Amino acid sequence: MTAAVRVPNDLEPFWMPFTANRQFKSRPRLLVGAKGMHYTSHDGRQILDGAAGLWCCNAGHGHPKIVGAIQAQAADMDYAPAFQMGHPKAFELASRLAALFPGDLNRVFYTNSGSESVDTALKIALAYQRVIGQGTRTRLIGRERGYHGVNFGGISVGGIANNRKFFGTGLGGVDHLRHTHLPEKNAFSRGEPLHGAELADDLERLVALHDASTIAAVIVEPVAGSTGVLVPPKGYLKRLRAICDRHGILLIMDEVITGFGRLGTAFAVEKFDVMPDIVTVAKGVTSGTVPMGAVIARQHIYDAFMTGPDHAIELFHGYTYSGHPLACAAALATLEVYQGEGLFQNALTLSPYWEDAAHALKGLPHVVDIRNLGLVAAIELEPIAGQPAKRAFDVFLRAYDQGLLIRTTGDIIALSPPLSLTRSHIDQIFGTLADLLKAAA
Ligand code: PXG
Repeated sequence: MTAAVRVPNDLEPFWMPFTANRQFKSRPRLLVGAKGMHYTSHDGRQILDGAAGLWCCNAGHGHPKIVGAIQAQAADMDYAPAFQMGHPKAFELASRLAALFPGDLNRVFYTNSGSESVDTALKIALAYQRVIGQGTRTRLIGRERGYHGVNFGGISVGGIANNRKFFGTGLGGVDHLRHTHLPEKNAFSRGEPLHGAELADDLERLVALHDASTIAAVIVEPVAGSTGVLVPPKGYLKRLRAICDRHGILLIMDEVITGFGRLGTAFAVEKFDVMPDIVTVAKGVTSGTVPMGAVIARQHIYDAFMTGPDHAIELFHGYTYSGHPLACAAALATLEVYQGEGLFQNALTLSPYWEDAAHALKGLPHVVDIRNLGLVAAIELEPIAGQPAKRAFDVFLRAYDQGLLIRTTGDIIALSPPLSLTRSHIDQIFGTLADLLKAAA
């Protein structure tokens, strides 16, 4: 029997992630090139990147310094074993990353994605409590509407029903804080909403329920991204930190999307002036060029593991590609570009203009809320009755036809452009969206 011959560009075999596969394959949207602020589509159009790929290409696309570093590293050394061996760039990068964080957030564990960073951080938190003699602290607390990637740890602490409901019960001993979305009080807030800091007290409820002696860590996104951009109420994160301190609970901040200048500071920890015990990053660390993530822990967490005989492995965790040479080379070059071109500062400088442009969409048909911080914005649309997510997906499709890439989640449009953008890109992004929203009325 001869197997059916497939043409090489058959779209069917690829099971696409987080994609409406049948819709896509009936009307493909293929990207074939990228430079600066733009993609090139397969039909030869320039597409303005309003999403930094998937919140990752913070330095824009095809930066010659980053491309050159990756090419040179591939030629010099493709791979070095990650366990019991090292290579210089992994150490150099760890030092540079540590220098971007305040205080003693200075120990770096490498992963290959945000999902792996989250699972690594949760494992470090559990193991830390054990090595300091607090082995009863096995519970992990996430938050409703949280997104922490797609691995089992991440979906267990995550709080988005569609990401959880198909996959069994997840980790045991997990509970969730209430989410922080209060549209009745905070709709159309500019930047941090005024109401809701007291929602952090929900952790006290969980402490009363489970007892602090059973809780290892709380994990939250400083700004919840995937769920549709929920900016924390003013004072919320500081209050959460104080409650964690009171009860010996570690605070993990998941900075996979807020990291590397997205909010106009290197990290959200600086923006909100809150010191977590552990931070997770990915995406922007290489500006999306090579998969990489990292977990940054405070020094006392690392030190707690450095006991026992010298030859003993202190933490039984790691990935074949932890600190991959190509990723390290890309990340070092990316950090140089961020610094050399002042991209975090550009994000900060442009954020008031960005905020004004986003909020100018208020009053357009079906717009029920607009949220923003740094170079992030969300435009929430009223769902079409009985067809959730359709209205925003239609805007996504039409925006792509008009030469603009956006992201949508449910009926929320999320925007997170490369940090190298200019005012005229901002005008184009919101101008296109305004036209589409008016046309769809
Ligand atoms: N934590 C957070 C806070 C994230 O936003 C992850 C972990 C997982 O990262 P990886 O690299 O495993 O995908 C994420 C990822 C979107 C969107 O448009 C968001 C993410 C990924 C893809 C799309 O909202 N966030």
